[in-house]
Amino acid sequence: NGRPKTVFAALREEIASPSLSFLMEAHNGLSAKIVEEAGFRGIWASGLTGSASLGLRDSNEASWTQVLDTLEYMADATSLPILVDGDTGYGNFNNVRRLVRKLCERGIAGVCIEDKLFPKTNSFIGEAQPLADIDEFCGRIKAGKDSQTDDDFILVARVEALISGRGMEEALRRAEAYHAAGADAILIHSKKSTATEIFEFTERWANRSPVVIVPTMYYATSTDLFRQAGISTIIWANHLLRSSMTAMRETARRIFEDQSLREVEGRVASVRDIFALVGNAELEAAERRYLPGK
Ligand code: SPV
Ligand code: MG
Repeated sequence: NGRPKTVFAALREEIASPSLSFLMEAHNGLSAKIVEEAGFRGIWASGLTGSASLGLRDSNEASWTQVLDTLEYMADATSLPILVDGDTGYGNFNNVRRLVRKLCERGIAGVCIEDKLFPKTNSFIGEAQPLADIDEFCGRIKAGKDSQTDDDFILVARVEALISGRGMEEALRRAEAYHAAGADAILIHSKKSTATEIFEFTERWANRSPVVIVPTMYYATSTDLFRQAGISTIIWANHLLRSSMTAMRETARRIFEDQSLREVEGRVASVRDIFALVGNAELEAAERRYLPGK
């Protein structure tokens, strides 16, 4: 119909297409722009890094409307589709309904919800985190899907059974139930240092629905093996925040020790680079058009 593809259709294409896709983490407008500049086709709005960038823990310390406010800056800053880490959905089915409606209003293309309980904690903390009841979580999935106001909105259901030590059978049982409840994709999460349990899952799941993975802990596995396993989407979940921490520490230490900027200038992005990234050229053009005497 000649209209530009919506962000919803764009994310659906990434997740549903048989070829391997990649989502890169961002946590604010600036990092969203950097993801787009690098050439990625979609953004993961991580709960961990969004929280950390506010100085908070990944334990639902930021309210869901504060998350929504950050997402609005990210959506404004980029044309890429955003899959937001919706944690547990911030409550029960009713909280998921309102969350999904608001995400659709703000042009956020999809949400991932995990089968744990509010307030959640990060998957890499502790052992045997309590999981949600399967039927109750299926209610959250159905409520989310029934509340989307764009047909292409994506709901990813995240299975935490392997993370919480409940085993492969439980993971498969849950994936099956969430698929039947209407999830558009299954995120199977693992905290092992190798991808063995991921590959066992994908083999037995046999692509009944698209599979999303987060290889933060099994980072050394070759991407070709994920491709061969038929995985739909890889999330690089936290690496812009982590790299910025390294860079900021180095710069802060240097300036603190030197009491001078001499060593640092030239190693950090220039002020002009900031202007370029946030689009000052567009504002100058607009001033020539709208401001008298420009
Ligand atoms: C996140 O990025 O917030 C995630 C992925 O949910 S993980 O930190 O692995 O739980
Ligand atoms: Mg998270």
